[in-house]
Amino acid sequence: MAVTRTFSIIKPDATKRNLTGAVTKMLEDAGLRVVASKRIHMSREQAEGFYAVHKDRPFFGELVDFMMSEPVVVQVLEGEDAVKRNRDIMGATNPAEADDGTIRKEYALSIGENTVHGSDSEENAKIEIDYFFDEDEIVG
Ligand code: RTP
Ligand code: MG
Repeated sequence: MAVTRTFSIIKPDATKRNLTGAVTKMLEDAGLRVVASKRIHMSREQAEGFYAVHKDRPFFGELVDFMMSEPVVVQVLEGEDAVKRNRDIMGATNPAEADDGTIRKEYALSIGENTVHGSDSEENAKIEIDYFFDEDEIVG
């Protein structure tokens, strides 16, 4: 299996509860390596642009407000089959449906405040990495 990259966000509910390290440890224990990381406070424009795919969904306004509510940590993760590996350790979007041992089962508060984002395909991973990082910020 090839080493690939994915994009992760440690969301406001997690940074607010000082869980950046705890979440990162679960990612690392799952075989992912943090090859870029920065803490940012998203602007409305950044949050709306990032989640543009969801702009017609009923939760869009709530989602954008949430993502701007506190700082987040954006990360590039590297590992074998990184997109799937990350989605597996994240768990289901709704923590009530997340498997034991996943980040969302352990830490998510609700379907909205669900602790982490992870790219859902390699194509989207490339787009999302480019949205937040210059190539020279990524050190593999
Ligand atoms: P993400 O994009 O954040 O990794 O999460 P996901 O793929 O598991 O979920 P997605 O369907 O892409 O939804 C993006 C984020 O929107 C919020 N959401 N709220 N209130 C709701 O019904 C609802 N549904 C989704 C969540 O924060 C979700 O992660
Ligand atoms: Mg998604």
